[in-house]
Amino acid sequence: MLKVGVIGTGMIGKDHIRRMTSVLSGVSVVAVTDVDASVAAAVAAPLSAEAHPDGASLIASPSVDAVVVSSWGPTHEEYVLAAIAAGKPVFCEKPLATTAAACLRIVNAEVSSGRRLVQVGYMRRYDVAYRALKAVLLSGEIGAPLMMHCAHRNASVPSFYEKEMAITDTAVHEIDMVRWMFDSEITATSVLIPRKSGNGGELQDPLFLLLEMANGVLVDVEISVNVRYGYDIRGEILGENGTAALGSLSPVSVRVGGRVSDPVPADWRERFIAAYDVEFQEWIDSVSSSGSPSGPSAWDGYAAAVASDAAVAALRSGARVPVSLVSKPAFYSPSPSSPAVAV
Ligand code: NAD
Ligand code: ISE
Repeated sequence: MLKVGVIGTGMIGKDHIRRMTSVLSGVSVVAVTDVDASVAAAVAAPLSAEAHPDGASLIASPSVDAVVVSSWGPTHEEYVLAAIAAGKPVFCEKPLATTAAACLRIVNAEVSSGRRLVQVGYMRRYDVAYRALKAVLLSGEIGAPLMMHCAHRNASVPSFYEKEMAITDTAVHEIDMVRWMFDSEITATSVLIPRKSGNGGELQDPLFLLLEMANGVLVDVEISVNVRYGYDIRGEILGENGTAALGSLSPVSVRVGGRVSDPVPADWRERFIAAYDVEFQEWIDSVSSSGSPSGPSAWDGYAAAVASDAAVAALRSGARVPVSLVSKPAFYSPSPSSPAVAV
């Protein structure tokens, strides 16, 4: 039984605790902490878990085998570095850290520790539809990939959401996904600014992101975060001989009153609920059996952060911004990291 401590018991922290305590196997949540001590205490009580005053004491607790970091992005670096120093596996929600320099410090600390300990919460790699799309691509059926068209649409975002978060908080999922999908790095980014939606108030929404990849594939991502009608994630690959796209994910189609309608998920929790379950079960199983995670690595977190930083620079300047990574430590080969595709 893997004994896990959770740092940050907000929206996704609570959801991960729910899945670890009610859905998945081989795991128990033994400790929690949050800057809001009353929230942590309320979450800890029904689990009979330890409620810690801060992340450092949770990581140091002898009851904790492995750590989940689901606090705000700017706090991730400190906790991931502390977990590495303690020799404990750590699952960190995206982003690994809020700057590429901070991600590199994590990469260097992990390499020095000599053991893979870090996994980053890029859950699309575990989604049945993305895995099926990658299986078609690898089968060769549509030929060599040329382009990918993506849309990342949120029904709404909170009032603190700023223009650059469309890249750092939202499109960063596509940034990671295309590295995994095409097994190739991003080499340059550009951002175009369309007419502004009236639904977002002052926010510049939507944005149109272009990603150039080392293998020549060109990716476009529409990021719209106030579409109102639901949470809609799309992706279509154009190959030399055909196309492949994420299918409709609705389990039901209703025909009534002369119309056909498919329900649209409300938010990311609903759309990716099964992917988070698979992601966490694979993390629990790999950490329990080998002491190391098998999913997106600190290197993947670093590479996503460099591309995300470049896209923010492109948004600010209007220019095409190259993406340049440091040499990849052999420690992280092969590139980009697992999971393998279930065909
Ligand atoms: P949230 O604001 O609902 O929860 C964050 C929690 O962290 C809050 O309860 C806050 O009090 C706590 N916190 C802040 N600083 C802390 C600290 N120093 N120590 C302990 N607790 C602290 O936010 P959220 O939506 O749950 O997002 C949390 C993280 O998860 C973010 O990094 C976000 O990008 C990521 N996230 C990932 C996905 C995904 O699809 N993979 C979806 C949503 C959020
Ligand atoms: C949120 O933080 C997520 O990670 C969701 O997956 C994403 O769709 C949303 O835009 C982000 O705000």
